[in-house]
Amino acid sequence: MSASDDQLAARVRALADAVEASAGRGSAEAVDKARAVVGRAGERVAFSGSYTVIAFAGATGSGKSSLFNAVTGSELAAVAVRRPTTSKAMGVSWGTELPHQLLDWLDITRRHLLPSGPNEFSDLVLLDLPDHDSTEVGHRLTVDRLVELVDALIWVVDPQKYADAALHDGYLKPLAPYAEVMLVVLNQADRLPPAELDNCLTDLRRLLDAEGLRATPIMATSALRGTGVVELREALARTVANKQAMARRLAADVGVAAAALAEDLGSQPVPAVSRLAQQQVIRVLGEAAAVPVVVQGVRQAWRRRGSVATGWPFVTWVARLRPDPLRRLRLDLGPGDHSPTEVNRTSLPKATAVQRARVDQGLRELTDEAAGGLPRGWAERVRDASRNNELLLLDRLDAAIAGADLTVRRGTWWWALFGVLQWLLMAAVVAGAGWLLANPVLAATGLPQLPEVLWYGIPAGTLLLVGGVLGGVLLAVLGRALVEIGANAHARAARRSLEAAVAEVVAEEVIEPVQAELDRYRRAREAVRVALG
Ligand SMILES: Nc1nc2c(ncn2[C@@H]2O[C@H](COP(=O)(O)OP(=O)(O)OP(=O)(O)O)[C@@H](O)[C@H]2O)c(=O)[nH]1
Ligand SMILES: [Mg+2]
Repeated sequence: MSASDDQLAARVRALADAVEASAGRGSAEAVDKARAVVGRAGERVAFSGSYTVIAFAGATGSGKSSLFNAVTGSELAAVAVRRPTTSKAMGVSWGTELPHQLLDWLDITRRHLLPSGPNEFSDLVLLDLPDHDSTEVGHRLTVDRLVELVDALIWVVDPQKYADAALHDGYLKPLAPYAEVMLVVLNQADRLPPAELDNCLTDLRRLLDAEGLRATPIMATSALRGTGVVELREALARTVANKQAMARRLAADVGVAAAALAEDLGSQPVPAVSRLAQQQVIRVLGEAAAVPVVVQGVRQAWRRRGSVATGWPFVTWVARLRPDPLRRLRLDLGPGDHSPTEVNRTSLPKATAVQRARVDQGLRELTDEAAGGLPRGWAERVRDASRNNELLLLDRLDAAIAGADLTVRRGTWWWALFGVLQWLLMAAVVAGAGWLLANPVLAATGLPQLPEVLWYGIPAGTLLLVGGVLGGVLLAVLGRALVEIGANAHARAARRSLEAAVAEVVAEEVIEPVQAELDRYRRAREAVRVALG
C-alpha cells in the first residue's frame, strides 16, 4: 500500500467518523451521500482493487460503441445507424478470467473475456455505456449509476453535439471534482476539415476550462478511420499502469462528500457553555429547589439548638416548645441515616410558577448560548440534551438536597460547657434563694437562725442569688452571640454544600449532555477536516 493509499484510507475513515457523528443531526442528504461514499469505497477496494474500471460515456450516436470496438479490436459492441443502439452496459476484460465479483458489483451482466493478444490490456475493465441523452429513461439511469462507480470516464462527443447542455450541465460541470479521472474524446474527426477540427478542439477546450475541467485532457479520434485510436489506447494503458484512477476517483468522492458535510456543519467557532450561564442556572435551580429555605432552616435550627443548650435554663424551656425548623422540613438526617429502601423525600416547598419560569429561562439562555450558530439539527440536539428532563432535574435536586450533610445535628463542644455552667449558676440561684428564704421561715417556726456568712461584705445567700442570676443572664447573652456566629457560619457552609449539590446535578443533567453534543459537533468538524484532505 502506497502512502497515498494510506492517506486515502485515513480520509475514508475520517469521513465515516464524520457520518457517525453527524447522524441524526446534519443534513440527511449530505450524511446519506457521505455514508454511501464510505460504503462504496470499502466495496470498491474489496472487489478487486487491482483492476481499473473505465467507461465510454456520451450522447447517442457519438460513436462510443465504435470506439470501444476500435480500442478492443473486437466487434463486441453493436454499432448501428438507428438511435439509440446500446441499451445495456457491456464490459470486457482481458486474460484468463473475468473479475466477476467486480462486474457483479457494477451490475454489468453483459460481460466478455477477450483473449490475450496484441490488443490486450491487463487489469482493465472497459465498459461501453448506453447514451445519457436518451429518450429511454433506463439508459440514463444506467449511465448515472455507473458514472458514480467507475474509476475513470471517457466522454465521447461528436462535432455536432460536443457543446450540448445535456452533457455539460448534466454531467461535465457537476463532475468537475473528477476532472483528473476524465478524458474527453472528440470522435468523428473525419467529418471536419483540419482547420475546423482545430477550431472545434479549441472551443471544446475553452468550454471545459470554463467548467473547472482544466485537468481533463481532450483528444480527437475517428473510429471510422482509426485516427487517434492508438493514442486513445495509450491513454488507457497509462491510466491502468499508473493504478491511480481508482484512488483518485475515490479521493474525489470523499472530497465531494466531505465538502457537502463541511458546508452543512458551517465554519463558525464551536460554541461553549459559559460559566456565567452555568452559574445562573445553578442559582435559579437552587432557588426553585428551596436552597434559601434550607439555609434559613439551618440558621434557625442552629440558633434554636444553641440557645437551648447555652441559654438561661429558666427560659430555655420556652424555646424547646418551638418546632425545629429542619425537622419540619424533614432534613434533619445525617448521611448515615438514609435507609436504602426509603425514598428520600424532603418536605421542602415546591417550586413556584415564577421560580419554574426562571429555571426555564435560565436553561433556555444556557442552551441558546451553547447552540448559538450551530446548524439546525445540531442546535435541536443541544436543546434536547439540556431540556428533556426538567422534572427529573427538580426531583434529583430534591434528593440531592435531602442527601446533603448539613452538620447541624451534632452541635458544638462549648455548648456542653455553657450548659454545665448554666446549671451550676442555676444551682447557685436556687441555693441563694433557699438561704435567703430559710431565715424568715426558721424565725416563724422559732428555730435558730442560720449564721450570717458574709462574702466580700455581702450576705452569701444574696451573693449566690444575684450572682447566679446575673451570671446566668450574662452567660446566656454571651452564648447567644456565639451561637449567632455559629448559626451564620453553618448557614454559609450549608449554602456552599447545597450549591455544590445543585451544581453537581446541573453538571450531570445539563452541562454534560450539552457538552457531549458540542464535543460530538467538534468531532464531526475535525473528521470532516481530515476527510477533505
Ligand atoms: N463518420 C464517422 N462515423 C462514425 C464514427 N464513429 C461512429 N460513427 C457512426 O456513428 C453511428 C453511431 O455509432 P455508435 O458507435 O453506435 O454510437 P454510440 O455512441 O454507441 O450510440 P448509442 O449506442 O446509441 O449511444 C454509427 O453509424 C457509426 O458508424 C466516426 O468516427 N466517423
Ligand atoms: Mg452504442
